[in-house]
Amino acid sequence: MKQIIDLRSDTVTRPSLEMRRAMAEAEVGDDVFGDDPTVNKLQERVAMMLGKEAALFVPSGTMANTIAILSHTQLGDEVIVERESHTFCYEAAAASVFGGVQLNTIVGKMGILDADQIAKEIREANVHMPPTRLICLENTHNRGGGKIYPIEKIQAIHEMAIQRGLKMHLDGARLFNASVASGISPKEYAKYFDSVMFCFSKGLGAPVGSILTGSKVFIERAHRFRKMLGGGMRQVGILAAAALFALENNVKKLAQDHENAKLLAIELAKMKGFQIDPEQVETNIVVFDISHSGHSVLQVVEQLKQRGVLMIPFGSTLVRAVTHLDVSRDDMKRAIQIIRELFG
Ligand code: TLP
Repeated sequence: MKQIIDLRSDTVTRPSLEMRRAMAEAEVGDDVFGDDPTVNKLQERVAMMLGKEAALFVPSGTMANTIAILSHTQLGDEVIVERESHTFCYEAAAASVFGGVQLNTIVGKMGILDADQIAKEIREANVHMPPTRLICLENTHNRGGGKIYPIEKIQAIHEMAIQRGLKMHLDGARLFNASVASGISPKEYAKYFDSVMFCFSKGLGAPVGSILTGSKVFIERAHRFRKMLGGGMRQVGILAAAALFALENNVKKLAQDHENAKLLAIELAKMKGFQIDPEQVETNIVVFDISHSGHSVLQVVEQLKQRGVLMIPFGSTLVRAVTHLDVSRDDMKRAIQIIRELFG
């Protein structure tokens, strides 16, 4: 059977045998009653790890971001996000539908915004305007090609947010990728935000689950919104055990994913039809432009698929490949060889 090299996303990883064992052995209870010891352990551990008072385990990254926005805002508020952010592009307008907020989108440079850009968008108190309440940043930035948010930029935005009385939320779906690549701890990143979420179900290799952290009061509010959105789960320690296993065992493996992504980017850059600057590939996401290849995005993706390499269209001329736990160095080399044969 042809072996598939699946680079569509780091969400495609399957739980390893050891992870499944940890899941099977997890102590569980009814988490809606607060009785699941494994969930409680995970929440306490993550809160401590990020230097926050409390944490809440949730089914998905999308729900974590939506709950965060709902918990920080009121109906009719405005939330500042980057134009290519996951929250704006890929969350089915959840913040607007469930939270009744307006998203104000600002175009960043590979997903990164400057404090000045944001400051200009903050509304003055005026009955005509929605009050600006919250700034959401994304680290690493998915559509920015896995770009790491420079810590100085976060610090400057944080200072400005405090002066202007705004809250900050971090979509840290891939916070550990940022941390492993930059050497800056998750706690240091988290310090500048009122709330931070990250996902276990991406590069960390767990099958399901994300977590939201913040102050005790914030997490109490978040808890109610999780219930409202149908995210109250019962014997969910089985999933929390996978998340704990991922934190223990898979964080350090992210560095290999970054090396594989870099190798792919370097090789893609050598191919005439593809454009990518390997210097810009900082973590596990590789976005490249195919406009000079003589093919459409769909054709490129389809031809790769025929040869067992899966990637996804990421715009009219862009294709995305994401490296992860289930792609070895050899797989990466094999994928590169196939790309070379097709398009080199
Ligand atoms: N991203 C997925 C797709 O939805 C695009 C992917 O394959 O990259 N924040 C960021 C930055 C994300 O990349 C994602 C998922 C989420 C939030 C949402 O997480 P889930 O899929 O758990 O709802």
